[in-house]
Amino acid sequence: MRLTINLTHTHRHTQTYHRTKLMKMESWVRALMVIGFLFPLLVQGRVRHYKFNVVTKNANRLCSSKPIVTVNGRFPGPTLYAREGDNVLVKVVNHVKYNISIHWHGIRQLRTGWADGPAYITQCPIQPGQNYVYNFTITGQRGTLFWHAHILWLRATVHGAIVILPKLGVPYPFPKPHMEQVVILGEWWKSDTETVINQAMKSGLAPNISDAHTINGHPGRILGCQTQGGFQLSVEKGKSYMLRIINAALNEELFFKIASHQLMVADG
Ligand SMILES: [Cu+2]
Repeated sequence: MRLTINLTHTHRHTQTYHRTKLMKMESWVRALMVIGFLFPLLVQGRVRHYKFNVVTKNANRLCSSKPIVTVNGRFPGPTLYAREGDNVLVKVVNHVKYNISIHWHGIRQLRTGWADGPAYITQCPIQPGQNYVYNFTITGQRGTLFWHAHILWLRATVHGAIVILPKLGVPYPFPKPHMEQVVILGEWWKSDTETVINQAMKSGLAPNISDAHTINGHPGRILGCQTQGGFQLSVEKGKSYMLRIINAALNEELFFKIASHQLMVADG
């Protein structure tokens, strides 16, 4: 609230009147400030802190193993949760040999363009051994987005979900589902993904197609190969489930359905 004090009045009565009015407003402002200090969550969003350690991890898929670049050793990476209006701070620490940057895909960077993430466009990439704190506020949007590396082909394994919940006390604009689940669709190459893209760049041809599609990091069952057996979600008959579906594949359009079930788009 901005208070404008008008000093041009000369009439004594008017001055007193304005002074009392001003004092009343001041007490209101003071009361609002006290509420703001006591209940910051009501007045504005929370500050959410995340730490993303970019590290190499050995991963075993399709009967073969290879080192992959990950966030916090996980594939897919951690889900970033926030509410609309929250301020998000993500400290990204680069422990790998590649330069890295993270794009917050779909987040409207209002007056925080430098936190968007594309390397060499809005920032220099984070060099090995270095770190960078992304700082942005989520304004006027909610739902499911995702984050991913935005340099080289590191997004093949460096990606994860962004779940933006409505403001505290605001319900979803549809009946509350029994449960919700992030479903990240991806691609898996048996060979090193940087080698795949480097070969493509050298030859001018399309990159080799992936060896498998993945759901939350799991390829399906393969004959003669002991794998984890795909992603599984236990459900109860008659209940509704919200799937937050993300296509994190690099080169392919993917189509998603569940046999003998109906899908509805929960469009807010
Ligand atoms: Cu992106």
